[in-house]
Amino acid sequence: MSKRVAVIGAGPSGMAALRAFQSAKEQGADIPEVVCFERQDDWGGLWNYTWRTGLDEYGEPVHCSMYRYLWSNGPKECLEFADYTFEEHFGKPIASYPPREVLWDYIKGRAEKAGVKDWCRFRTAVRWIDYDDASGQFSVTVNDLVNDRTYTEQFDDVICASGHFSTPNVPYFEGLSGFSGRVLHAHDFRDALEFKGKDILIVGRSYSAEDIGSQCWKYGVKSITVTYRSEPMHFHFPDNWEQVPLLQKVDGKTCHFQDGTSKDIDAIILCTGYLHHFPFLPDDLKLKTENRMWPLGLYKGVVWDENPKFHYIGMQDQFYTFNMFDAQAWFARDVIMGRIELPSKAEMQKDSQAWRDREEKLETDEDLIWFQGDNVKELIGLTDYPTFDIEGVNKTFMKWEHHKHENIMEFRNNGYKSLMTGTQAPAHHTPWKDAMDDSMESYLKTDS
Ligand code: FAD
Ligand code: NA7
Repeated sequence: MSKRVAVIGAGPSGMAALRAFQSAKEQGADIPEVVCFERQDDWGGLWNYTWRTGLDEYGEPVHCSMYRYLWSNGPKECLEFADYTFEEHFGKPIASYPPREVLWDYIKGRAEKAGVKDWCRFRTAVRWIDYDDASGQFSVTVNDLVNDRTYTEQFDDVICASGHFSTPNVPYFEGLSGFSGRVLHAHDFRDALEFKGKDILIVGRSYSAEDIGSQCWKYGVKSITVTYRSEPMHFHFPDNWEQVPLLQKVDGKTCHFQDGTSKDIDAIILCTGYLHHFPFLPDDLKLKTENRMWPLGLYKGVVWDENPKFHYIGMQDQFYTFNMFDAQAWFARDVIMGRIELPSKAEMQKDSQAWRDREEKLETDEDLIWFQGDNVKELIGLTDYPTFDIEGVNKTFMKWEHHKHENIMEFRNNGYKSLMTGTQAPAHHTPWKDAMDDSMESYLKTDS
C-alpha cells in the first residue's frame, strides 16, 4: 500500500496504533507506511517517568505527570491487552495494582514483540499539521530535537495520540502570589517525601487529589486538607485528612475556605486537572473539549468527523485505558485501510450526538463505566481485535469501586481474576501502605 500514516505520540495510544497496523501485516495485509513522531526519548507516554519538571533539556515542555511510588489506580485486569496478557509478559501471575515501572515494562513488552520500534522517530516534536484539499494530504512539520532540524513530510492519514493529561489546568485563588509556601500543580509533583511532616492543601476532588493525598499520607505528611469545588470525595479517609469547601483566599500561609474556616498550610498542590492542548493543530482539525466521557466531533470516539482522514485515540476521560486504546486503534486502522466504510458526515454526527445524549444522562461512576464499556464493545465488534469479556471487565471495575469505598488506603491489597486468562491474581507480598519500594524488582519478588 503506498499510503503513509503519521502517528503523533508513542504513548499507550500511539503504541496501540503501531501494534494494530503490525498485526494486520502479520496476517499478510499490505499495510501503509507508518511513521510515529515522539517528542520524548522513548515510548510509553506518561509511563516513561522523568524526574524533570518544567522544560526538558531541549526546551520542550516535560510531558510526564507521573510521580515516584505511583501504583496503578485501577486493577490491571481492567486494562489488560487481549492479545498480550500479563502472564505472557511476566511468565507468571502477578498482583493486581502494579507500580508504574511494572506497567511500563508490560506496555513495552508487546510493542517490542511486535518489532515496531523502527517506525518511531524519537526526540521528534510535531510542530504543525496542515491539510491540503487539492492533494488530499497532510503536511506534517516536525523538529528533530537532537539535530535541531525542522522538516516537513506528506501523509495521507494522521492519528493524533498525543495524550491529554500533561498540560496543567491552573486556576488562580486570591492571595496565591503572596503564599509563603510552595505551590505546584499535580503535573509537577514527583516525590511525596518532599511533604513529610508538612500540612498540605490539595485543591480538587478527583483521581489526582485522591492519589497524591494518599501518597503523601503513606510517606508521612502531617495533615491533608482537600478543598473541593463541587462536592467532597466519598471515601473514609484517615484521621489526619479533612475535606473543606472551596478555597477563597490565601493570606501568608493561612488559607481561608468558603465555610468560614481557615488553616495554616505549608504547601498547596493544585490537583485541578489538565487541558486538551494541541498547539500543533489548526482550528479545523483541533478537538476542543473538557475532560469528559464523550467529546463531540469524534465518530465512534475516534474519527474526526470534519475530516475523516484525521483520527484521535485516547481523548476521552478514562476508566478503560490500554484495551480501549487498542479498540480505537484497530478501528482507525480499518478506516484508514478501507476495511470499514464511513457513513456520511451527517450520519456520523448523528451517531456521535446519540452517544453524547446518553452520556449527559449518566449519574454514577458505575453508569460511566458501563457506558465506556459499551463503546469499547462496539468498536471491537467492528474489527478483528480479539474479543474479550467486557461485561466481566465492567464487573471488575464495580468490585474496584466497592473496595475503594471499603477502605481507600487498602483497596490496592485486593486481587482480581484476569478476563483474558481466567487466572486469579495473587495477593501482593506486602500491603500497599507498607510497601515503600516501588521498583519492579521489589514488586515481582514472590517472597516478602
Ligand atoms: P500519553 O501517555 O500522555 O502519551 C502521549 C505521548 O504523545 C507522549 O509520549 C508525548 O511525549 C507525545 N507527544 C505529545 N505531544 C507531542 C508532539 N507535539 N510531538 C510528538 N510527540 C508528542 N491509566 C491507567 O490505566 N492506570 C493508571 O494507574 C493511571 N494512572 C495515571 C496517573 C496519572 C498521574 C496520569 C496523569 C494518568 C494516569 N493514567 C492511568 C491515564 C493515562 O492517561 C493512560 O494510562 C495513558 O498514559 C494514556 O496514553 P496516551 O498514549 O493516550 O497518552
Ligand atoms: P480530573 O479527573 O479531570 O479532575 C479535575 C479536578 O479538578 C476535579 O475534581 C475538578 O473539580 C477540579 N477543578 C478543576 N478546576 C477547578 C477549580 N478552578 N477549582 C477547584 N477545583 C477545580 O483530573 P485529575 O488530574 O484528577 O485526573 C486525571 C487523570 O490522572 C486520571 O485519569 C487519573 O488516572 C490520573 P470538580 O470535580 O469539577 O468539582
